[in-house]
Amino acid sequence: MTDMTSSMKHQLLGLYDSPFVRRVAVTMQCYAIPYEHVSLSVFRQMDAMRPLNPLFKVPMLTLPDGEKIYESAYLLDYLDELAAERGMTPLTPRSGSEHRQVQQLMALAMVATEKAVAIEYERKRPAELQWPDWTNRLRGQMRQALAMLEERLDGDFLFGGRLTQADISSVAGIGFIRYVLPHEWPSGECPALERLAERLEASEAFQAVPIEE
Ligand SMILES: N[C@@H](CCC(=O)N[C@@H](CS)C(=O)NCC(=O)O)C(=O)O
Repeated sequence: MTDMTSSMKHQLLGLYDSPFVRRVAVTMQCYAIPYEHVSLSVFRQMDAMRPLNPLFKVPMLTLPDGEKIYESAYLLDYLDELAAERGMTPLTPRSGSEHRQVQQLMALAMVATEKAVAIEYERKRPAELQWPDWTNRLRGQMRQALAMLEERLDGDFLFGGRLTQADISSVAGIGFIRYVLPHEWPSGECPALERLAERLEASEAFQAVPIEE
């Protein structure tokens, strides 16, 4: 078990404009796990990032003992385990049908998020190399995932009448779309998700990790 009183802190690498980094950061806020935030861009600060993370992929979490872990889903799994050890209710139920259901909502949130990020990467390519049909496909997938989440949102939260990782991951993805790609947000088509995002973005955990640093 990790000693949460250790003077060595966790270290989270990556900017909060990454929805993958931000969902991990919000989770650490919810669990009150102190961390050092190393806010380096995978694109603009490669020289500074290279010695820390030559994969240039974020988020990366360095544990107090120096172990490094990659891939936001695995980071969240680690944080849930820590939370459970500390007697807190994990944001993703640890087993059974509840576990699967929250994970599947997270999967929808990640499809919407990954497709939005892919649209942004396509936009970064030189104009003559951009492929409109590909962007249309990505947009269709992103909107489909958002519509499926919207359909599942009946009440204040996506699952079980309480805050879960499904809500955090969805709102992190929505925040990215609305901040980086505002023209891509299907305005008026997802009113329940918009209400969820407004409420969570106003919460302490989200406010502590603003997209714009
Ligand atoms: N599946 C990964 C996705 C992470 C990801 O794509 N991060 C972006 C920043 S938003 C990144 O590192 N991009 C640089 C690259 O892919 O080269 C996760 O959930 O951790």
